[in-house]
Amino acid sequence: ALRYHQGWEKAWASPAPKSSYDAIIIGAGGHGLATAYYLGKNYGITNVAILEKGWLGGGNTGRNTTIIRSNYLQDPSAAIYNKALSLYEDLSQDLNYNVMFSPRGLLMLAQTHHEVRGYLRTVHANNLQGVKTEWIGPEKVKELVPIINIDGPRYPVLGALYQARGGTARHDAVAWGYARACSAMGMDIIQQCEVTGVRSENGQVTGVETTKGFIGTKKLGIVVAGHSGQVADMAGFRLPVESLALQALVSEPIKPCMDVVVMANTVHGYMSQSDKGEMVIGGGTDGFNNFTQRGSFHHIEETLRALVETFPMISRLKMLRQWGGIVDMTGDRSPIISKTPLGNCFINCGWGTGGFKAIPGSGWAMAELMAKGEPGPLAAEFNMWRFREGQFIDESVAAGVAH
Ligand code: FAD
Ligand code: PYC
Repeated sequence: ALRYHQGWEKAWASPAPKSSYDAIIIGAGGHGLATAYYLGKNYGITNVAILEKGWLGGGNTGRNTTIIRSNYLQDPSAAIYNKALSLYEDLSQDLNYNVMFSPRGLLMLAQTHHEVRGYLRTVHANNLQGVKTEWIGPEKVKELVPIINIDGPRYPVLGALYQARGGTARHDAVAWGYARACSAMGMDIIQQCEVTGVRSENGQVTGVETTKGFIGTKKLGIVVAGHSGQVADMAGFRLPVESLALQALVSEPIKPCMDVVVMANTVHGYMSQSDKGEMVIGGGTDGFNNFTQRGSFHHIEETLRALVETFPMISRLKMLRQWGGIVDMTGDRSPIISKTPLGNCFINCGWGTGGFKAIPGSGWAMAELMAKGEPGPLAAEFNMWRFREGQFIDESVAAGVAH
């Protein structure tokens, strides 16, 4: 059968780097590629290179559990996550590439009285922000999720925050779709090209040292998720960001049994069913800083132990594979989209455990920042100096994943 695959066109070109570009983006994950795409589409800037030390989409973009929602608490978060969700809704058409966006509905279970109060507050905030979410009772939860046990002895289901527009998309396809579109605009995606240094003159960025040599640039975007601290260090500044592994696992494929996404934040677990039938399962981050993109036994045990009371069917599932990705955590669990102390060097990071859902909105906002040199309304509040000034955008609850 493979011979029918011969002669397929490559989706993106793999050129050698030119000596310089108008803009360079470090990191060909979802956020880096989306930044490049909207630089071209919204501002006509196409003399752009995207430098990737591994393979494109091989970082967190290809390792996440694909949950998309915009039910955050604070206004700046609602604005950027809702922008992202709106862009996701048309992304397949925009890129002419099927990203398999599936707005199947998302539930965040309330399993303690504190959680009920917290989620009611979020529902009110969301409705004031124009983000449609609703509070539903346990019977409605059971109707939407027939496999759930709402009468657990320790953690009964008291209700849920429900976002019908939430859901999933195919993570690789998001990266591939943006990559193909960037390449078609004439941008250079250069894989196996690690940035090892940042050069500057008179406080302005002039280029980057890479494993493929020096490449000059007028503007630099650092979009490297879990490696943000290291690359910021090369550019001469420190970030209030820690890197930790976040793990996930999938079961053997089974018949369709759950057509919504469920997050159970008190017990620290969440689950959805992939199109292949695998149950996609995750829990909290590792409890210590690390750069290990692997799974570990304790995580399987802790996450499944947490979920099995609410989903008894898990006890009979065989687990197929697990993995980890390195997430970049800020103290207020909100991202950074910001100018930096180095002129014409910009940074986009800190999406932590929740940046897949944000990719289109983040790319949109970062492209505006890089093109104009100043943040637009979507990015303004996410500057890196908010930590010095105490202007936190606290999303530690809405982030939804224990850390
Ligand atoms: P990445 O894909 O990691 O891209 C960064 C790229 O930079 C990498 O490809 C890396 O190789 C490259 N790079 C690093 N250093 C250099 C260098 N020096 N030179 C060149 N290139 C470099 N979010 C959600 O919204 N929903 C979820 O359900 C969800 N689940 C998750 C589950 C897991 C297990 C994990 C790990 C994360 C999850 N996330 C989720 C978070 C989400 O994946 C991340 O926030 C988001 O993907 C990070 O942005 P990115 O895609 O650009 O990062
Ligand atoms: O941000 O919704 C999220 C999420 C779910 C699992 C990991 N992150």
